[in-house]
Amino acid sequence: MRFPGLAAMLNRVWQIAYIGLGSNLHSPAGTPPETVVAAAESLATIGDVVARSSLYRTEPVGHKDQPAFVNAVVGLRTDHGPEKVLESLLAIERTFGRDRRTAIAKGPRTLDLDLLLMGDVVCDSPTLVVPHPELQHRRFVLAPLEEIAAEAVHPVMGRTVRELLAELPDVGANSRRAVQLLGPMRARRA
Ligand code: PH2
Ligand code: MG
Ligand code: MG
Repeated sequence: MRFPGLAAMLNRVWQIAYIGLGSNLHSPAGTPPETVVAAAESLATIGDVVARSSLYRTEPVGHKDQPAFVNAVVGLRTDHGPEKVLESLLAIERTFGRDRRTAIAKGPRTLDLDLLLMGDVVCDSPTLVVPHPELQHRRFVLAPLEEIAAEAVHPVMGRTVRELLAELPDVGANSRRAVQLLGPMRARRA
């Protein structure tokens, strides 16, 4: 590499990473809504929280036989790459009692943090796929994401979040009635 300094500079790109939050079990932080609010605050340890959606109560997608979820999306301004962001998300999940060793795929969880979208980043490795592969199929992701990033463009599909939400069929766990606005993400009292 002839210009290592320049390469390092170019790697320091500030982007907004959109993080999906989900909970349907009590965590050390409390109920699912309390867990999601506390997790949004924890995200401030890895970047600047520049946007927070409302909280939603959502019917489970996948396994039907589990409690309703609370979902939200946060915009996080960071200069970390996607792998580093993922590593930080997994560490935060663990502090909220998530144990991946005993979990059922798409089953109940204290806290799930998913890297949904990060500017133009396209990543398809065994450990991380960005944009999130299910993003365009899930109202529980698109509804909160549209609140804070309606004009963000999916770099592979070439569609905005607003378009993806408008095109989503209004059926089953993706129906409008399955994704209910709960209210704002109020900060916890000290
Ligand atoms: N997460 C899943 C599987 N199903 N359903 C809802 N409503 N919300 C989620 O966050 C969710 C889900 C796997 O990550
Ligand atoms: Mg998930
Ligand atoms: Mg996840």
